[in-house]
Amino acid sequence: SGKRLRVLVDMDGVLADFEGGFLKKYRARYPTEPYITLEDRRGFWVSTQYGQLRSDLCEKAISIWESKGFFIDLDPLPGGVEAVKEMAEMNDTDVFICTSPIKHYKHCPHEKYAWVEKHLGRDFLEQVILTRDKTLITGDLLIDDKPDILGVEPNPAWEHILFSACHNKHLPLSLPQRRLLSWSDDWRAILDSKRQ
Ligand code: DGP
Repeated sequence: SGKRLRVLVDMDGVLADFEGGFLKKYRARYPTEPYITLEDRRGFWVSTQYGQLRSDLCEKAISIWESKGFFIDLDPLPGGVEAVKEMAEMNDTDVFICTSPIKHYKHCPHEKYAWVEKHLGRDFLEQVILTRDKTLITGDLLIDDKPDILGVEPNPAWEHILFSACHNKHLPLSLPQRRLLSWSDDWRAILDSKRQ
């Protein structure tokens, strides 16, 4: 066999339930304000859609993920932790968690490491990459729910696999982009398709 396969896996919306965690805490903190059901979510940026609902709801949305405890309390998405652990055990395969911290850095970076330790174990902290620009990171695959992953590198090394989420499931797939519908979908076949 050829060289090792390097898989980059996003955290929010792929391993951790950012959208579900957001809606639950938003409704608890602002019980009388309107909200957007997960069924009605469109577009990657939550604050943009809340701002379109009513302009003051943009900052109310932001206040949720800037709060202490938001990121550590996120539930794992079904099958994600198990898939990443299985990937990491595969021959000739390196897995990294590649995630962009929010710019309000008081709690988020700490809680992202704490989440990985809690759900994947202390040894997995070696695999964490925090970056605001994922195009700089080399890998064969990037599994991520953000439809447009841009940065200073115009030709990233990885193939982006769009992980389905409430906000992107209605988007027409811009060919040749591939999707992973969930962790029940055939992620092993996607990895195998990139092996030498
Ligand atoms: P990533 O999933 O690694 O691309 O990181 C994006 C982060 O941004 C993730 O924590 C989700 C969060 N996010 C979602 N909607 C918004 C938004 O409207 N504004 C900001 N600042 N962050 C958002």
